[in-house]
Amino acid sequence: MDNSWTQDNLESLQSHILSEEQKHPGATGEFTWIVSAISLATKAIGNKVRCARIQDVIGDVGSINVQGESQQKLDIIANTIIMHCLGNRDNVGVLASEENETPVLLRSRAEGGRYAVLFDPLDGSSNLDVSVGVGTIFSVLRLEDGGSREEAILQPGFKQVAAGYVLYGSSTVLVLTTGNGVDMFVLDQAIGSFVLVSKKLKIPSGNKTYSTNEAYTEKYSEEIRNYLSWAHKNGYSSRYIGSMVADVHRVLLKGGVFLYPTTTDNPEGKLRLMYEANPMAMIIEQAGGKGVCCGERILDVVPSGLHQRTSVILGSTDQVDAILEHTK
Ligand code: P6P
Repeated sequence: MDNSWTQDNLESLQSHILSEEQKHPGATGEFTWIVSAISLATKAIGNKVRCARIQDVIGDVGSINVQGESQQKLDIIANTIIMHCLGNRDNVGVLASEENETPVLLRSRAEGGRYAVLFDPLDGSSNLDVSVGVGTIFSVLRLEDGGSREEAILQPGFKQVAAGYVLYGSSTVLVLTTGNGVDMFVLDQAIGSFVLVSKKLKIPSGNKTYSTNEAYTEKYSEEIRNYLSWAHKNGYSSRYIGSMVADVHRVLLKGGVFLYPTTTDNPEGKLRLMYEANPMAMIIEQAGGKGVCCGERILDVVPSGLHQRTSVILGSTDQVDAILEHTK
């Protein structure tokens, strides 16, 4: 189903998640509780993004975040909205944000905190002042017994129970996977609901398009430079927005490959493993694609820190393999 809703097929995020939940005997509905908080938070963030210039919340606050990057006013607003909406869910034990140096420990497992939600509240926010699509990226983990709750969230990406993003672009699009395929919803402002527009999305193959910041070419490895040189000679086109959610969303829907490799300036990579690469890799893999970093499957990387960075190569399997062919 790849069309907008009509009077006989309207299905909202809420009803879709509930119907999916009923397919799992013993499902408690507590996961639905988390998705509804993400839905509420991202509707509110989307509203703030659209009214940013009118409400004078464009621009930075003059402070540097834990990543060493200037914080945008909307980074803080978005972070606060998500912390509030998810903090209210009594089954959330830990919240971890790109904007917070350490995780927010809300409640223990014994107190009902069975999930951790990790997120980048407003990825690409430096593009806000020029109205380029920005997004919220989220990853849901089940909290395991033992260790500190900070250690409990340092799980490899294949353990995610859900992942998704909301793109605040020409429309507000929510893309979600709970490990059973990828579904896409669009916010219908008229009814205030995310409505289902595509089920079980599959990433197309055969699209010879790469997405990378070619200004860094001289700082890439020789293998990546060889790939780019090969692509230039083999009919590839290039698309790069500079906002990960927008670039990955295009790759999900049209195919191709997004790559942010290591550079001499960023030898560990720029993008963050836990709340950018892992959720995006889960989505791309669930859609039939591939996500690797330095030749390893992103979802297999065992994290050592909440804010650790990684190289990222994400896209349709044929296009990721074309890069791997050049980086053996
Ligand atoms: P560059 C935005 O700042 C971001 O974190 C991602 O959304 C995006 O993919 C990347 O950085 C862009 O980085 O170095 O090309 O500006």
